[in-house]
Amino acid sequence: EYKSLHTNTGFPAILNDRILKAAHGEEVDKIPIWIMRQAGRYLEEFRNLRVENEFFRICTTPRLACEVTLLPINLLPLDAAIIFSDILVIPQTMGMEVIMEKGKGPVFTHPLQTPEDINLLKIPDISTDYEPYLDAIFLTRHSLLGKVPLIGFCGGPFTLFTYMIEGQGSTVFTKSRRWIYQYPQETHRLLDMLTNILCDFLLAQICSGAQMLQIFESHAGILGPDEFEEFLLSYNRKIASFLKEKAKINPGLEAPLIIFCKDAGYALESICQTEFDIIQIDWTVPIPRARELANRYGKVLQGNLDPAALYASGDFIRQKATKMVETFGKEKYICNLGHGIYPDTDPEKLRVYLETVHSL
Ligand code: 1CP
Repeated sequence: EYKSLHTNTGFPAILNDRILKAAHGEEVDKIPIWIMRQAGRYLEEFRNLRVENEFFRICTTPRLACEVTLLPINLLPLDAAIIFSDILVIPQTMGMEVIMEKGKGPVFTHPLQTPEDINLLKIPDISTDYEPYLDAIFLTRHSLLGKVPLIGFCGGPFTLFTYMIEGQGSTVFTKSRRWIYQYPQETHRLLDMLTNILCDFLLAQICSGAQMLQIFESHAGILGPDEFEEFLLSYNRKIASFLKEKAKINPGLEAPLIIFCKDAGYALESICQTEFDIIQIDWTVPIPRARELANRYGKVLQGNLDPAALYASGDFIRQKATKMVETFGKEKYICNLGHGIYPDTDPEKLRVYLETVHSL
């Protein structure tokens, strides 16, 4: 049984809880909105901080991770904070080296080449290997002073698997797709390992102060429906069941769960047939169909403006956002983009989007 570093008690009272209300399907005064990658490079304040600080050093220094998490909260009318970290900290704690290359993104120095390489991975120890990430959550939850809820996150097992095999981002993911067909058993073994780690990591995030959780399956779009079920959704189901089971035993550990399977609109109905509370969709998914399925299975929706739409004029953003919100409906809805905000977005355009949604 996991002994938590922190005990999920003694935090400041919450002042703005509209995102938690929407997550529970309750009525809200305004539509809650937060933005994936809201603490990132589109903010000058973040870029300045990055000059002096290596990316993963920010993630492992609670004081810095907290400062970066709070940046957008102090600048823009957001209804939630998301802890500053990265999905690739998990493979790092399993012994894989990841370097942030300027202009390229994260790169693994030694990606897994054959199934034998799985034997070189270590099973991390939650209370020591994850201490900085959990302390960052604990410190940030306190430092938020109850302004808005704090969201924790992780990469989904399948998406982490693809990075560990490819060594970096890709458009075709031929190495990962080859693995699932050439080495199905070993692929399952690795996905199983990752799933167990993520269950413990997410539970520890709740204990440390995370009030909602999002799983990023950013590479869900490379699978067909059968493989999606076998190599992706079944593992995420396990994570959701694990967390819901823990919350049943200890109601203090209840936290709404968000799943984002990017480019997997093809599997939306099966995603709705899980224990996740909130389904994040990208901009390729027709909203009316998403709403119909969400209602059928009692889910809340999150999304989905194309982040590129923030390059348009303020007037266009207002029109587009208004139409989008009217199509989603104002209940059982959390507003966001359809993917992370792009680094060269003008923060004032984001402000237009946020203010429009709050005014509706
Ligand atoms: O140089 C820099 O400053 C790096 C830019 C950056 C940032 C700001 C990276 C590198 N990661 C992050 C932070 C981050 N990553 C957050 C922080 C909280 C917030 O949203 O504000 C989160 C939630 C992530 C999640 C993440 N990392 C995802 C899932 C979301 C998505 O975009 O699909 C993925 C795929 C990553 C990997 C990653 N980390 C960074 C980059 C550039 C990438 C993508 C690499 C690739 O596939 O090519």
